[in-house]
Amino acid sequence: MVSKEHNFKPLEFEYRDEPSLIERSEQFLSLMKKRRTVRSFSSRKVPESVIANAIEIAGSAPSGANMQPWHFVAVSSQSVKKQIREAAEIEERKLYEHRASDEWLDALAPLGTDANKPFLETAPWLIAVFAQKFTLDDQGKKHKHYYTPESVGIATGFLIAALHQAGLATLTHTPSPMSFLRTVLDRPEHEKPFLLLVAGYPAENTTVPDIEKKSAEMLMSWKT
Ligand code: IYR
Repeated sequence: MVSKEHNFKPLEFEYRDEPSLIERSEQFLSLMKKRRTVRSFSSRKVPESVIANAIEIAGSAPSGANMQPWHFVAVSSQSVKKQIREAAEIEERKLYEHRASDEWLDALAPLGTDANKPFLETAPWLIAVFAQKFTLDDQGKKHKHYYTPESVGIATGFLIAALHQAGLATLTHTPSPMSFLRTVLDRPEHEKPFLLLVAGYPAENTTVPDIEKKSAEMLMSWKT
């Protein structure tokens, strides 16, 4: 039986005048343009509440049928970070030594990456993002999720933006394959590791690849 019960409540919304709209959009653009992925982190501590708030912001993302098909594991334990680093480096060594095509390695060359992942132990926080294909309720009944990869991708975007806005640096890391995260972090079978977000302060004198983002003209078109 399809339930037809809907509960609606008034929307909380702030209508802004045009100058304020424009100013806010410009300010956010300039803030987001300063975001860079970094690969060397300081071990300086970051309060748990900053990570918790960023994850709650991620959880406010829209999702297919509001199923919120995600789970986040925030890791600061030195021994768990070490296990993650060791498992990730095993996979990454295979990737860089023979799994990746020459074309892929050429595409990665400007980023200066390799199989060594010291940041997985140095950074104060690793946030593992898991995607749930379905949820199991208390009776063990499956509830299907919709648009899971899209939903988790949007939530992860919120997470990265939230951490950047708070004043932290991140690295979107995707050890390949990363099913080891499920074992190391005790997550159930039906959750698929989506990515590992490294978060903290950049190490002093961190440099980043001198690469450009597409300009607005290059990445969009108008039909007005
Ligand atoms: N997972 C590897 C390789 C890698 C792949 C892409 I696509 C990147 O943008 C960056 C790295 C690694 O983390 O080194």
